[in-house]
Formats: sequence, C-alpha cells, structure tokens
Amino acid sequence: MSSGLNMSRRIRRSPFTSKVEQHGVRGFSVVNHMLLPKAFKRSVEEDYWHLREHVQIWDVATQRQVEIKGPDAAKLVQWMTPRDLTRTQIGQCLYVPLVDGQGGMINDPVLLKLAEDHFWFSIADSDVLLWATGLAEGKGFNVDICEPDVAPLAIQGPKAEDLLANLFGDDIRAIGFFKFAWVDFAGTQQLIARSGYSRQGGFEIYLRGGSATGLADQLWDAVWAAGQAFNIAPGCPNLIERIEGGLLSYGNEFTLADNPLECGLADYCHLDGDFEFIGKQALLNVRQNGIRRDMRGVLYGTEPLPTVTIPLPVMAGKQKVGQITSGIWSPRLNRNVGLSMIERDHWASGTKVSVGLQTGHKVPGEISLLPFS
Ligand code: THG
Repeated sequence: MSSGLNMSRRIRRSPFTSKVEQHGVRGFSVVNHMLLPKAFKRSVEEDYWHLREHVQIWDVATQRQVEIKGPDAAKLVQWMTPRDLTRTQIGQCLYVPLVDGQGGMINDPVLLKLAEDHFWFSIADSDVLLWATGLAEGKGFNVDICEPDVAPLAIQGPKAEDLLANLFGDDIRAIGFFKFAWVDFAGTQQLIARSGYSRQGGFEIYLRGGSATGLADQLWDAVWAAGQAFNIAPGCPNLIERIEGGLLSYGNEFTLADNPLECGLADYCHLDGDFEFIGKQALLNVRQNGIRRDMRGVLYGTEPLPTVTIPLPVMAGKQKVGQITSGIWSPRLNRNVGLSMIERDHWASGTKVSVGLQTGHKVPGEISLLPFS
C-alpha cells in the first residue's frame, strides 16, 4: 500500500477497508487505532461540492463503540458525563462530553441508549474503553464493558434519505434527527441512526457482525448499487464542510487540558441538575470563576492557504488570544476558515485579529460565530 504508514496489527483495518481500497483511497489517518480514509481520487474541494449536492458512503468504523451493559450501566454512563441523561429514551442518540475529575475532556462521543441497561458510546479518538473500565472497577459498579463487533458506515448528503428509503423502505424517513431504529439486512437486524459527521443530513448504519463474515462487503455493495441513481461517491469526513459546520474534533480542537465549558460544549453541560458526575466540582469552579475563552470560527486571508497541520496563533496586536487548530480554504466563503478557542475580550463576532502563518507572515482575520454561515 502506498499510504506511507507502516502497517501492522496495531493499526487495525476496518471491515470496509478492502472496499475503500478498491475505490482508490489515496491515504489514511489513524483514529482509535484503526484506519480512517482521508482522501479519494478527487480533491477535498470537489468532495465538498459533491457532498453538498449528492450522497457519499463513508467508512467511519473508527467511530468504535464502547458498550456498557448491566445493572449499573445507567449509573456509570451518567457518572462519565455532565450532560443530563435522566430523561433519555431508548432509541435516542446524544452528543455527550466526557470529562475527568479535573473537568478535562476525555472524549466527545455520541451516546446511544439501546435499553435501560445497555448503552454504546460511539467514540472520538481516545481510549474510553480503558477509562470506563477503570471507573467501573473503582466504583465497584456491576457492568460489562467491551468493544463490540460494530462498524459504523455513514451515508451522508442531501440524497441519503432517498437512497436508504430505496434500500430499506420508507420507514427510515420517519427516523428523527439523532434517533435510531432497526432494519433488516441480509437476515440480520441492523441499527440505523439519523446522524453523522456532516451538516448535509444523512444516516449512520452501525453494522454488527461485520468483521468476520462477508456482511460488510454485502452492505457496502448494496448501498453502492442503490446509490447509482443518486450519483453516489466514496468519501470521508470532509474538512471544509466540518469546519464550516462547526463540528469539533477531539485531539485537534480540544484535549484533556481543556474543559467543555471553554471549548464550545457548554450547552451539553448541566451543572445544576440533580445528578452526580465525575468532575462536577471542577466544572462548578470553572463556571464560578468565569470562563476565560470559548470556541469560535476565524475567517482569515483572502487567498487559499495551506491546510493547518500545526496550530496557527491568533493575535490581537502582540497578544496571542487563540490558536487555529483546524483550518482550510473555503471555496464557498472565499476565505480560509478555522476553529479556535478565543480569549473572552476578543471573542465577539466581528472582532478583528491577525493570524500568524508558518512562513512568518501574518494575514488579517475576523472572529465568527459557529457554524459559519
Ligand atoms: N458519529 C458517530 N460517532 C462519532 C461521530 C459521529 N464519534 C466521534 C465524533 N463523531 C464525535 N463528534 C461529534 C460532534 C458533533 C456531532 C456528532 C459527533 C453532532 N452534534 C449535534 C449537533 O451539533 O447538532 C448535537 C446533537 C445533540 O443534540 O445531541 O452531530 O459523527 N456515530
């Protein structure tokens, strides 16, 4: 393979990796110790326009599931997040920050409630399985924790619903945003949710049992065949679309060193609820002292600049007030668009800043609310 990665057992293939290779994948990233396609034959810009107009099939099996099951499952799951889960229904997905005892971000998964005593965390890039196991051991909770054989396949774009209605029937049209239902596929029951890492609409099929059988190939082929009528293309989370949409990436926009109140996730933190979670006192202290920064967009430069790989300083005069952790040229807004936590005196929309480039030059920029409009 010409990916440049030294392949080994530590870098896991997904059940869909053979399919993305057949479709001419041009490179991978590694997330949760598993391959994530990063590019296909076309450019990120072409992929972006296609995603906004048509439909794409994405191997997002790196969104590993951490299963929490058993009599104390609900207690453990609530202990892990500041989001109030007391009214969560079976069949619901919830975007939940996970924090440690200091309020630092452990992960920002999508939580699925499968039964009163059965949950999946669909995780971003950190080892939640170890964290959850350690917490359960320490608390003496009666739970079983594992990484089940589940591989999410995302179908994203405005034509996703019509495609999947052709494949699974019109019932899938009734699935609400961040809700899931079950469909029959090749004699198996599979979970399908209206969710995904884009703002263009779409679904995620959490394929169970895909690693050992031919099921993953079968599912890919079925979606691909049904997609012919809709101009389907292979794709992957699109950096332009993700940044414009204000979708954050663990390890890029924030890490263990950041707390959810300061990294744009305050809406998912319920500090006044009648429930306990690890890090509650730490987050109460942060709120008490006043948050010092928050997540914002930055529009910068009027010519295409290189995609950000090393954070770029955001400056107010000589003072650093943030750093762009993900940034790329937007062919729609005709500016570069970036994500950055910004210090409070400078975070108002429209505030003028400058952005330091790796060349040593500076370009003018402006603070924007998220998502970029
Ligand atoms: N899908 C699934 N798992 C995932 C991701 C995904 N795990 C890793 C990563 N992506 C987690 N990050 C996000 C970020 C934002 C959203 C989903 C996953 C998202 N948020 C809704 C929004 O912003 O409108 C919030 C929905 C809610 O209210 O709970 O879509 O993409 N399976």
